[in-house]
Amino acid sequence: MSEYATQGFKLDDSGRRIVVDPVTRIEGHMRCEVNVDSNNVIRNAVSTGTMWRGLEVILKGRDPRDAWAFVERICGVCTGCHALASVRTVEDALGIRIPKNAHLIREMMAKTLQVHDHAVHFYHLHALDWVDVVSALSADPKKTSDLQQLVSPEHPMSSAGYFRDIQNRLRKFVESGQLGPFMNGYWGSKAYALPPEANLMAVTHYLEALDLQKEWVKIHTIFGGKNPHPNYLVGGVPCAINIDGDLAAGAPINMERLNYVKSIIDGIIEFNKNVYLPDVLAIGTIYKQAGWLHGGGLSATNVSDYGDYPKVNYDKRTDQLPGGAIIGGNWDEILPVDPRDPEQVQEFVAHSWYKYADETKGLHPWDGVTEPNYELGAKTKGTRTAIDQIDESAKYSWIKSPRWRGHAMEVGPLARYILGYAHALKGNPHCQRVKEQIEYASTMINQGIPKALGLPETQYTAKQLLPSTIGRTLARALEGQYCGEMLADDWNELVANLKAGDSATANTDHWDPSTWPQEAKGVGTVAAPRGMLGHWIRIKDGRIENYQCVVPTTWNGSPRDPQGQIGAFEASLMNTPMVNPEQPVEILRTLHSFDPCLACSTHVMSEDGRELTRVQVR
Ligand code: NFE
Ligand code: MG
Repeated sequence: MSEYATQGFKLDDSGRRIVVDPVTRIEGHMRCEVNVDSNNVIRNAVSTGTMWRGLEVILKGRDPRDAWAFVERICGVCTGCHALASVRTVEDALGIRIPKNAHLIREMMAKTLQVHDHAVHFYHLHALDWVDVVSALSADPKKTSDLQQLVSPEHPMSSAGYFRDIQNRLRKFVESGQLGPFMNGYWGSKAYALPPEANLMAVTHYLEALDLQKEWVKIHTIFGGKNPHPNYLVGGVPCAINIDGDLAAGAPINMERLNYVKSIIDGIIEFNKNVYLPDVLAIGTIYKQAGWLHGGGLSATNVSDYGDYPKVNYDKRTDQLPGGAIIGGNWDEILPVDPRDPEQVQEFVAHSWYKYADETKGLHPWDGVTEPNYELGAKTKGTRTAIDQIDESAKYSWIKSPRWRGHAMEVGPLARYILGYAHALKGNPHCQRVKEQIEYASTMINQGIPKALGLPETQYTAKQLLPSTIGRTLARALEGQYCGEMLADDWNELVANLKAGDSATANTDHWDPSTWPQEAKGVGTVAAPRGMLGHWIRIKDGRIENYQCVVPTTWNGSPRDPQGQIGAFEASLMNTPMVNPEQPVEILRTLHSFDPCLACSTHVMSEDGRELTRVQVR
């Protein structure tokens, strides 16, 4: 038995050790090791961020107005969210307030990212942990059409002929031996529980989503010039609007462009309602009924978010996904989260490849230190560059360990939905939609879908349904749907404001550094697709003195802290039974449900830029 037995997780590092490296269909590089007991149940989990890159330190000495363009490059997946956090941080430090149009356009950019990121995650990074592509070949297209009409009566692409065509395309792939994007799956594993018809339906939607996602990001290209990495601006947004302008004559965004944005939003809402959510509900119901209730981990106890999507800018009370922290699974008490409080958000490095003067203590990001220290524990098997088995009693990851008031937290759509539900139950009018969505999903999983598929009805409460791998995947689908709806609200509000004669998109009062105080510090937070994101800045004499980012996957993917508390990835794997440890479908399924982004979480580099290791490629 290991020395770590905290948060109710009894870690046992005896038994067989299984290594998954690299974990694929994620952003960046990650390794995971687990110990399984003689029944192939996971009893110890170790997650390692294996990549190392640099952005925070590149910012030192630069113009704060340029920071967004650098930090946005932390990641191409959650594109724009680091730029948004950055401009918010700088504006907070300098006391800049943005105009209403800029607020609404930034909201639309952020929600477009959410709907894009969530749908791409589900279909292209996660679905194949639930869906057996090869089994889809044995589906009856007529029965697939019936199933489609049962779970989503309004989706027009549902004929038997349509599914037969897709199945034929898929068969050609398989017969040619070139599975393309479907290579290297654990096809045929007993860990898959869907009937062939559900597999064919989901694979079909994988292809539909691939087509649609490129349309959705056009909202970023219209308001931000491009995607990935759309443009941002300290003080507002970098686009001008003249609703009566003539595009052909070189005018900025006009009503025709805005109507085009609206047509994309309508398509997003329709896909989420008719395809994405029904698929997740059907898959979730079938797996629940097959007894797959695993993966809750920290979400059953500790969740947090800063809160975002204010109906009225700068008024946190109007956040449509309100923040807070829940500890110990007590949904009746929502604790306030303040990113400025040095007692609340702290990063530890006891098990991370960094050095602090005192590693028993954490540092608040305004005082954050990033000094690399790659060393392996005595029990490591293998070499410094080819590790066979990591020693988790020592340092074992490039990810730091952020903690909230000392607690390990799960962050992400599931955390936000648990918080939104808890807030709604307390009467918060700004997140009643969240409660309504959760109630609808519960009814569908308990009664609606079982009835349609001839399965027995169930009685899961929200509290039983949500803290699980399925709940994490469901919360992301619900958040995608909600963000699509909020996008439509923002669009209406923007057009109304423009029609009322307000066309301002930036506030340049404090653009000139001569108007800035000699020293300032600020913080900016965002509900990023994978969870709570914070940037912290210190400005001195018009330049960046210190800049720190604490990102969602740093929270979820964190290694143990000095108290031995495991992070959310690790906790989620505990006690999960595996059908066959040689085919780690269950590990991928639960890790993928977080949508890990190791690029975001290991965005730091050595302060002096010194070479850490040299890899020779022959
Ligand atoms: Ni690179 Fe990211 C998000 C941020 S990290 S994906 O969402 O911020 O988890
Ligand atoms: Mg950081």
